[in-house]
Amino acid sequence: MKQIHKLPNLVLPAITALGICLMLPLLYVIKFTDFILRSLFPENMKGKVVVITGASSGIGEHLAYEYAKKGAHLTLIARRKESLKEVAEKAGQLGSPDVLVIPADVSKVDQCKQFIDEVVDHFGQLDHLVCNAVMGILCAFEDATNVTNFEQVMDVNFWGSIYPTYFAIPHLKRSRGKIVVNASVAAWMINPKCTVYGASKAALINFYDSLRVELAPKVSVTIISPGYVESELSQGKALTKQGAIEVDPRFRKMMQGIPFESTEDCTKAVVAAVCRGDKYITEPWWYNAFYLLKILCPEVMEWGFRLSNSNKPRTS
Ligand SMILES: [C]C(=O)[N][C]1[C]([O])[C]([O])[C]([C][O])O[C]1O1[C]([C]OP(=O)([O-])OP([O])(=O)O[C][C]2O[C](N3[C]=NC4=C3N=[C]N=C4[N])[C](OP([O])([O])=O)[C]2[O])[C]([O])[C]([O])[C]1[N+]1=[C][C]=[C]C(C([N])=O)=[C]1
Ligand SMILES: *[C@@H]1O[C@H](CO)[C@@H](O)[C@H](O)[C@H]1NC(C)=O
Repeated sequence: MKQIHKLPNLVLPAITALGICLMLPLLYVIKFTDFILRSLFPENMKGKVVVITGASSGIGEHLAYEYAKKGAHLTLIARRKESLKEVAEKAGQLGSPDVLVIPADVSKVDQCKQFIDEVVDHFGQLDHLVCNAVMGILCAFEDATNVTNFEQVMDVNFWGSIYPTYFAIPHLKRSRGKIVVNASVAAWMINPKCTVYGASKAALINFYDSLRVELAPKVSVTIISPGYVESELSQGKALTKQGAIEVDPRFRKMMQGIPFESTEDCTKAVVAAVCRGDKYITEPWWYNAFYLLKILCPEVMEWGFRLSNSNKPRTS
């Protein structure tokens, strides 16, 4: 009987498998009904206040346009003030009644506290916080000249979402608002040359899945997982092995044949999902097929990536 502690290894998986088979049909009926109801009564964004980090380009920029079309007040955060101003002007033309531009670095905790305070001072409320600022990587882990180069990726992608979220929570609870976080399919995909990037995104998903439970039912959380979408990032803007941010044109060459979704299509789907109150959205949707592959036959995915990785040029 010394082996009794091993019994759960046999019993628990069997009970779980049986339970899943019994529950699945009912669960899907409930999920489907819930989806229809939420689609019929999406959140009306007129007069709501939305903060978007990383709004100076790519998905963040186009999210601003999409929210503007729905009549939301906007606050745009990124480091490049001039680009933010251009986005703000266009958002105003598209229908946003008031756009606030705050240049800030989301990896600095004081600046995050400051911009959330500024938003609430200016608008009196905060309804959606969209954490979208990002730093990519295109460098094999062992090639980095200094391992501390990777800290800035965690600082922007992970802490740069956590800090503004912390300061926004009291205001979001008051408005029964939403947190939208830009993760990535990289969170579960195998990511050669993007190891720390993928890890930062996996950390975000785990963090926000847990936070959703802590804040329910007052604040809801939507996790976005974009696949390849047109942006500066998908043009190859990334951290090099020397720790600088540069655009590597070879990235796009390497990706020849992969369909990149347009930023407009992606952000339209995202804002619709957020207003509906979805918990997750993967865009473009066909990436879910890879998720099945990862869960059911991870070896196949690994072989595929080993093949393609061995053909790739070394990145600088
Ligand atoms: C919905 C949403 O949002 N989405 C998104 C998309 O769009 C993208 O793409 C992605 C990427 O990754 O994401 C999501 O995403 C995000 C964003 O990105 P993008 O857009 O791509 O990128 P770009 O263009 O590059 O942009 C960026 C931004 O950010 C910012 N920043 C940086 N850093 C910083 C900032 N801010 C603040 N602070 C700091 N530090 C910039 O600006 P500046 O001016 O600052 O420089 C800009 O704006 C993210 O999250 C990512 O991750 C995602 N994704 C995913 C996947 C895929 C993808 C693609 N694209 O493909 C993406
Ligand atoms: C790596 O970078 C950090 C800070 O950027 C520096 O303090 C450290 O001395 C560097 N280490 C090596 C081995 O170059």
